[in-house]
Amino acid sequence: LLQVHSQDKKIFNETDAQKEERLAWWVNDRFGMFIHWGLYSMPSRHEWVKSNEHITDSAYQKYFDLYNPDLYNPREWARQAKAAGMKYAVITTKHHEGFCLFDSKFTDYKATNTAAKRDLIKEWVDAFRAEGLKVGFYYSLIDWHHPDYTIDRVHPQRPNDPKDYDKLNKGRDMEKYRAYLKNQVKELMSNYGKIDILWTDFSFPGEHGKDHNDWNSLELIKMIRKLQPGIIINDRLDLGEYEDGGDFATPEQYKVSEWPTRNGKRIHWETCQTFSGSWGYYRDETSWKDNKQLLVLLIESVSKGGNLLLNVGPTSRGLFDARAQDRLKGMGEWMQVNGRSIYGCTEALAEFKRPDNSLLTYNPTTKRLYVHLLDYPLQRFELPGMKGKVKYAQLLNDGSEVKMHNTDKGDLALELPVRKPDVEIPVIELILQ
Ligand code: FHN
Repeated sequence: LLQVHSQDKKIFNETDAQKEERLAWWVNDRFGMFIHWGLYSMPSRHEWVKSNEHITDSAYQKYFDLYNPDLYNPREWARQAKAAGMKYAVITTKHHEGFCLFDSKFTDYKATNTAAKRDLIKEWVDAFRAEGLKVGFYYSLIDWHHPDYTIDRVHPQRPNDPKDYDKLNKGRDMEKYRAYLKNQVKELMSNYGKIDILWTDFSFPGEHGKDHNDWNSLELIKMIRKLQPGIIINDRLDLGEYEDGGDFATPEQYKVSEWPTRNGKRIHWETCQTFSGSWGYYRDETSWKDNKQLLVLLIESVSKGGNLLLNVGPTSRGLFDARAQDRLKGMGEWMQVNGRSIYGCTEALAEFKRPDNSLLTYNPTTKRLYVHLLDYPLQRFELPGMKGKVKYAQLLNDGSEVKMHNTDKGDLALELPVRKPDVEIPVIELILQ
């Protein structure tokens, strides 16, 4: 039977070349900061605490009444992001709890109505732009506070008895919610200057997304592009039937085994990851990744042609806690001398075979290959099949030459210092013939 591939429908008449131009900075920059901040930072037991613990609106109200991020200084956040080597950042303007960090005309459930009395997003955008980072907005399509949003199987007010859903949803009008959602996205795309990324979250098949046209996604994305022509949009509006329904895939919280594809074609992707398993500040969380694990996440993502969006969950008072600051500092120390193996890099050409216990990245513009040594070898390290292909090799951390010689097996043998260089993961830069 002839396999007929669906002709990918397109929403916009943007050419592939125009799309690559629009995404060029994002593909080059590779490394961004995700920020999950909201009322959930107060209970500090995960950003899903309201759903996980079935907390009612009235029981959750105390967090709104007492919310006061008195130590919030987004310029300090931006400085830490920049020092960590991050080139862009995405912040939750509203998460599933429905609380808005921005001064929306369409709700009273917002930071400007708390003791903060500030548009936290306006200050954030100004601060991150001032530090030279690109700015992105996360916006939750899900809203557990809005009276018209459907009560579903993850809603904090979900019933124990499935038979009660209809009764609970009586009077809830998703058409009104769609209007609210559109109005807020319009505010975000209109009131804060040029926005570089929109990170919507999330559709789940069978419940929320195109099945019930919950977000009116097609009309929404057309409005977004009209207001912000150069913006980059993730893939969570559930417009997967369109080739241009999202600019990048968003695998999260697990190792990305290989470059994601769509209809057999590789697509842009960014994995988002947490330090500790929780996106929101979680005081008692213990499973924090160490610096080496976080660096491997970054290097491995780039080695497979992707980006890393690494998340910080600030405290309710507006600080990155000590653990987060420690991890960001560790990333920054490594990036300061090894960033060249990340920025502008991608998957190594097929001809370069990856030796065990290493990760390769490649800069197609400078034609330099980077070997990341995950377990530092004793003195000698061989690159299979690389005989005669490299004209110079150096350790990136200190720019010191790495002597090399061809082997009679057709490989390239690198002579490494016995003492491991003073970086978490040493990187050898190979300047190719
Ligand atoms: O439910 C959210 C979760 O809280 C977090 O925001 C992540 C980030 O990608 N997105 C959803 C889970 O996929």
